[in-house]
Amino acid sequence: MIDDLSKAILNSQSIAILTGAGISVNAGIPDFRGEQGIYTTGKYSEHVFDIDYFVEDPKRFYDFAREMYPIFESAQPTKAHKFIKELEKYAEVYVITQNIDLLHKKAGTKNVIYLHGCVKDSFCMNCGKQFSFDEMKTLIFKESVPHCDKCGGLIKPDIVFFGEPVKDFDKAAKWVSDADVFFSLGTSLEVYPANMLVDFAKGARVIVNKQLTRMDDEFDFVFHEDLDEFASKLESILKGGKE
Ligand code: CNA
Repeated sequence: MIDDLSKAILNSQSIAILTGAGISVNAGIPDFRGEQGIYTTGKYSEHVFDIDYFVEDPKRFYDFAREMYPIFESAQPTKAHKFIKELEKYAEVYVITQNIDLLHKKAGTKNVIYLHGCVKDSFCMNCGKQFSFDEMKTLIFKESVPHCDKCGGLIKPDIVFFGEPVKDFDKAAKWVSDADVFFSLGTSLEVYPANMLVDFAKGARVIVNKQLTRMDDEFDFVFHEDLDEFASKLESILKGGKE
């Protein structure tokens, strides 16, 4: 199966890739629903990314942020992130990520849509003043809930909370429908509307995820395995090596 996939990639001009939290787990960033996920272990409430829950009591989100920001800062791209960058040698590569971390950026991937925003910037919900990742990293350890130094408004990271519209969905859907090969990598495909992107794929559909997803039947190639191991195998086949 992986040989046929390799041929499809070598014959493709454009590859669209939807990534989810699973691609960053080997970098030390926990996912939501995986074996050690934030929801699975129950360490934080499932509402930690709900906009109403945030506005009601932002400290609960910032407790989570105090644990995660140092990890976001030190985490390095995984084999799978680097492989996606390598794929640019074979075709135009378009990545649509649900992740809020900076790992596709650190890997140097050219075309990325952050469907759910990312932690790079934050802004004051009152006056709109922007705060960089470095400023926030300091602020969240100075104040239990960071407020704007200009107007006193509540600061919110530029990430899409549940209950808010996602970013650039139409552009993402076009990238997917124009692609010869569509990958879904390290996502449970439980989150709407990101999971709707699968329906736009007209080319070969490939899913790689450790656990089963309820959309597996919609894919031509299904791999239930670790993404870094999968990336190493596919990379060596693409380079003409043996599995
Ligand atoms: P999810 O629902 O937690 O699913 C992740 C999937 O990845 C699970 O089905 C796992 O089985 C699978 N998985 C975990 N590790 C690996 C691995 N090494 N190889 C292959 N598969 C693996 O997360 P989704 O991305 O589907 O859900 C979307 C949410 C998660 C978005 O709103 C994100 O913002 C949010 N999220 C992002 C991050 C991040 O930025 N890294 C971390 C945690 C949550």
